[in-house]
Amino acid sequence: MPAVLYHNALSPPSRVALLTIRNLGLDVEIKHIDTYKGEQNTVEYLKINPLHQVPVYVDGDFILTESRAIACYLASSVKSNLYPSDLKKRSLVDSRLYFDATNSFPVLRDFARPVLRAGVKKISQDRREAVKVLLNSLESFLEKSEWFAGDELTIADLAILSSVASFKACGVSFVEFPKLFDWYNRCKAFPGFTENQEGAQILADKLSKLLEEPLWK
Ligand SMILES: N[C@@H](CCC(=O)N[C@@H](CS)C(=O)NCC(=O)O)C(=O)O
Repeated sequence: MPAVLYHNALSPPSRVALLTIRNLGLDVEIKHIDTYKGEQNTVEYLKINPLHQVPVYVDGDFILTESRAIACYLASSVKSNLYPSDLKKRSLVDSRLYFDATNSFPVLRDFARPVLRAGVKKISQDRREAVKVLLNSLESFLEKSEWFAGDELTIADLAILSSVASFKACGVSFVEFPKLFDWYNRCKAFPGFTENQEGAQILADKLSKLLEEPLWK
C-alpha cells in the first residue's frame, strides 16, 4: 500500500510536502482534505493529527506532521541530494527551512488568514510591508548563491517556492527583487512547479473574492 499525504492545495505547508514528493518522484497517494468544509476536524482525522492541520504523511503506522520535517524525511529516505548528507550543506538547508518556517510562512499566514478565517475585508499596510521585508531578505540570501542553500536545488528551495508562488499569484511585483525573480523562473523547470502555482492561484482567487480592495496594490 502506498504512503498517503493528506493535502490541501491552498495550504502553503501542504504544497511544501507535495513539491518534495514530486521532485523525488515518489509513489504517494494524495488525499485531499477540504479544510474549509472542516474535514480536518473529523474524529478519524484528529486521530492522525490532533492539531487538525494539513499536511500529514502516513506510511503504515508511521505518522509525520510538519511540512518541512516531512520534506527532510522523504529526501533522507531515498538519500537524495535535495537534502545533502554533508553536514555543513545539510545545516545550511536546515537554516533556510527554519527561516521559512519562522519568517516566510508566518508573513503569508498573517496576510491571508484574517481574510480567510475572520472576515477581514482589507489587508493592513503593515502586513503588506511585511511581505516586502520578507522578499528583501530572500533576495539577500540569493546574493551568496544561485539557490537558497548553495549551488544546487534543495528542499529549502521547494519550501520557499511554496510561499513565493503564493505571493506571485497574489500579484506581488518582483521588480525590486531581480535575483528572486530569476530564481523563481529557474524553478519552473522542476517537477510540481505548475501544480504548486495552481494551488497558489486558488488561494489568491479566494482572497480576491473576499476582499473589498485589490489583493495587491
Ligand atoms: N507548521 C505546520 C503548519 C500547517 C498549517 O498551518 N496548516 C493549515 C493550512 S495552511 C491548516 O491545516 N489549517 C487548518 C486548521 O488549522 O484547522 C506545517 O508546516 O506543516
